Amino acid sequence: MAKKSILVARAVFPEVLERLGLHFEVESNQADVIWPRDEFIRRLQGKAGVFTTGGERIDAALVAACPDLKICANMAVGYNNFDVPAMTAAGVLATNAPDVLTETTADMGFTLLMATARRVSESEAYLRTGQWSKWCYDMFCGADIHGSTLGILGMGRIGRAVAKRGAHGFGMKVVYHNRSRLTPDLEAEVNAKYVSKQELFKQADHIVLVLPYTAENHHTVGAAEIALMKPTATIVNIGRGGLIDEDALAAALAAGKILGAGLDVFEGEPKVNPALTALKNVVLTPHIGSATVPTRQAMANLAADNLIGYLTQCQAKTPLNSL
Ligand code: 8YV
Repeated sequence: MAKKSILVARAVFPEVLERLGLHFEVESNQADVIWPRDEFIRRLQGKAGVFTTGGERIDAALVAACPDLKICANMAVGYNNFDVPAMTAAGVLATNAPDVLTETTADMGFTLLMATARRVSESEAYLRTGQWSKWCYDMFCGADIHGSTLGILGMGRIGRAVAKRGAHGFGMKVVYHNRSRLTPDLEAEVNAKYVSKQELFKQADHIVLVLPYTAENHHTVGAAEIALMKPTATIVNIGRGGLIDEDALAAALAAGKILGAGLDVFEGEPKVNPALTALKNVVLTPHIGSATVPTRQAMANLAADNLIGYLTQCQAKTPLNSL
């Protein structure tokens, strides 16, 4: 039987391409060119599956223009690039890559929390630019992490992994807010207390955003929420850039209304709001939350498993819709 054809939209580990090549005719993009949408659609003609990485928008217009497409496998847990109802209506399976990145991404949340609270980027820039001439009693004094209150907005798998690090590793009191409250067992496991969103912003010393990005929670953190924060508090975003109103955040940081922010994701990424890059009290990283070699390999292999499983045996490991 002739092999089905698939498209791999971005560069990926060569061994994953090799695996896919055992099952499919593979058109790949190892040059990692960002294809304009019309070119992406043109390359999808005749393809039964596509391996995406979170940046490729799959919507009603795209699925209508690609009648052979049966599955889109995202190498990301977030799938705000997928219009899942439109895909379901067109009979296209959507899959994401959950679980395999949970601990690595939680590590990154904590990395940004600590770097922000202890002013690591700012003090390193000071040293590198030759400004360090003497010790001073209040030089780069930041906020304590141990024993402080950690506020987590979005208590899914990654949120709970961040909570465990805070509660068990740093003796933090953990408060959280989520669309739905955790079961008592899960709350006990992560030692976290459910509070309203307002209370979270008031009580927390360090806030971490880990919720999925949807139309409903666009700018869920804006001027009103930031105004509730303590002047010594920090906020970290490892979810999606659109969760925060970046202009409001930059204004609060510039005015010293909060201590700092740690951001791995940005609304217009890879472009970053110049109001943020102009500030010292913000730690900025280029969407590297899941970026360790074993985790990225596991994510890529899970996306490949989904393509292989679905197109050869009608079985995907981590489907987002049922057809
Ligand atoms: C991905 C992410 O690396 O999984 C996600 O949702 O944000 C990252 O881990 C990124 O989306 C590219 O696929």
